[in-house]
Amino acid sequence: AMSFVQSAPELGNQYRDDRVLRSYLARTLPAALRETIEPDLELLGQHAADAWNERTHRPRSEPVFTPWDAWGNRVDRIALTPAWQEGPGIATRHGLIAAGHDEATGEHARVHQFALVYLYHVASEFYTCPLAMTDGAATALKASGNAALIARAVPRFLSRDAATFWLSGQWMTETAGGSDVGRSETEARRGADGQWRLYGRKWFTSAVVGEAALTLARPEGVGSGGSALAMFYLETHDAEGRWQGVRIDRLKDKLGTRELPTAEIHLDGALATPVGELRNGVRMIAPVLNITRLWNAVCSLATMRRCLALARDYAHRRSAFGRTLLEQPLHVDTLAGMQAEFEAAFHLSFHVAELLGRAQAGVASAGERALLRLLTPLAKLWTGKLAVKIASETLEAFGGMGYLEDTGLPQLLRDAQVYPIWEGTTNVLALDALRVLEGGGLAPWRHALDALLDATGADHAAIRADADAAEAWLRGCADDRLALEAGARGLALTLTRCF
Ligand code: MFK
Ligand code: FAD
Repeated sequence: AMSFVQSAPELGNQYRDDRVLRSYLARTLPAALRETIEPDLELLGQHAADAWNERTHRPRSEPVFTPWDAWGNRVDRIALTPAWQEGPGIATRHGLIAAGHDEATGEHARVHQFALVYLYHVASEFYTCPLAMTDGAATALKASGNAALIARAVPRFLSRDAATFWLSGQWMTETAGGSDVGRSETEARRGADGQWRLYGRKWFTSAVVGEAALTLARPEGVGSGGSALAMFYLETHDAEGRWQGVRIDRLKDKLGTRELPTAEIHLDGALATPVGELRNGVRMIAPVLNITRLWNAVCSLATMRRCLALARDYAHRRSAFGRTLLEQPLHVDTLAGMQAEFEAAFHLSFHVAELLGRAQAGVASAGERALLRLLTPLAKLWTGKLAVKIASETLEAFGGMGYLEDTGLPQLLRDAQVYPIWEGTTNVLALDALRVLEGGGLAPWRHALDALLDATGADHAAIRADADAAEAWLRGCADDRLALEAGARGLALTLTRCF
């Protein structure tokens, strides 16, 4: 007799099935805009389902780095996975970067864009990582006011045609410092020809396959520290398509995000252009950080949503003790708790997208701009941690099957572990939030929180009491640097939870 065989989880169209996204967009976007973008959302929702359902039928592939060809020529080629080869086509067809800068949709541009990002992310195999950096580079170049570089690069970054589309990297991390970027050692030297060339080693470069990069380097002889760094724009290949001044040492052997080729590289005379003044590079590259941090938050949401969709589907299929898991009150309570945390994180992150859209369109108040600055690191640090927690709980919701590689489930957890690490660790972002609060950023937060609580009609005494306590703690520690820093993570989590 045949023994029992459990059926595997399946995914439907990830736009159509997503009550949270659909009801949010219905409330937030004008009806005409929503109707215009809906076919695109449907397509990406179907792509998400197809990519997942297909992946169990084909072996996983990873990028392959070939430093030398057979004849001994240095080639530094990286062969990409099929999903990455489709990346430029999908990203340009759906305008994954262009949508965020679309003046026609004005203040709604970022909500539109991040709905696309949210649907595409998991199927993209982290092709969204270089997309995020490219979006950041376009934003930072626009902010720099460098007309020549804006004219040259921004149309390519925002292209809706794969033939003209360029990716940009964000090459910051060095061996001496990833959080402490001010310790960067890469040197910029100006030759007799007036051209700047970069010399140094970049330790984590995820978009090494991009056509361009924004990077930091220390102009020769200027001294140490972050403010002495300058921001440079460079193109990775010369007019003949050869690498220019960039050598790939190897690809990182990573816990997750294995389809994403993250390289160690040496810069050996790479031609580069200063984007603005020859100092304050950290300040100049900050727009990249803030954009990629929001991408990170939305991609964390995408992982959570994928986990919940799978766990929920499986709960219909799997029975234990005479009932399906969906009929087991404790299992349902566990899933409901995860769903509630996901929904709160969803609304926080998409609120940041709304604020960014309003700021970019020039319609945000000063209070909204200040709130955007504070909520960006808070949304990133909160969602990064939550994605790991929800991915871990999801594996458990599959029991032993959640631990098996060929279900595709363990990869969700391994991939999620990157969210809290890159783009500023939890503690670095908590300190970033503290920097904003010390600069007077608490008042806009409190104002927005009170407005939100007032609007619901209930008194929310417990939340207001927590917010009061956080404010009092911040005032009480004002002169105690050690206590402020030691408490920064707790403060950041409290502020996010209240919101
Ligand atoms: C699929 C998911 C999508 C996401 C993909 C992401 C791919 C991930 C690839 C990466 O990980 S790229 C590398 C990311 N690296 C980081 O995130 C660095 C983390 N470290 C920090 O953020 C530190 O706080 C920082 C490097 C900024 C500290 O450097 P410094 O040299 O000590 O700078 P300082 O003095 O704190 O700040 C310098 C200036 O920048 C100040 O302005 P002023 O010069 O006017 O005083 C700061 O206010 C300003 N600043 C710093 N962070 C800012 C900012 N301004 C606006 N927004 C910020 N976030
Ligand atoms: P460290 O700074 O050494 O951190 C170690 C610990 O110290 C952390 O817990 C941190 O929170 C803590 N810490 C540090 N400073 C403080 C402080 N002041 N107070 C309290 N705690 C502190 N970088 C790029 O530039 N471009 C890329 O494309 C890129 N891609 C990446 C891809 C992957 C898969 C990964 C894993 C990383 C990538 N990075 C990239 C690098 C990434 O941004 C850094 O690893 C990250 O910012 C942390 O820096 P670090 O590794 O130097 O850690």
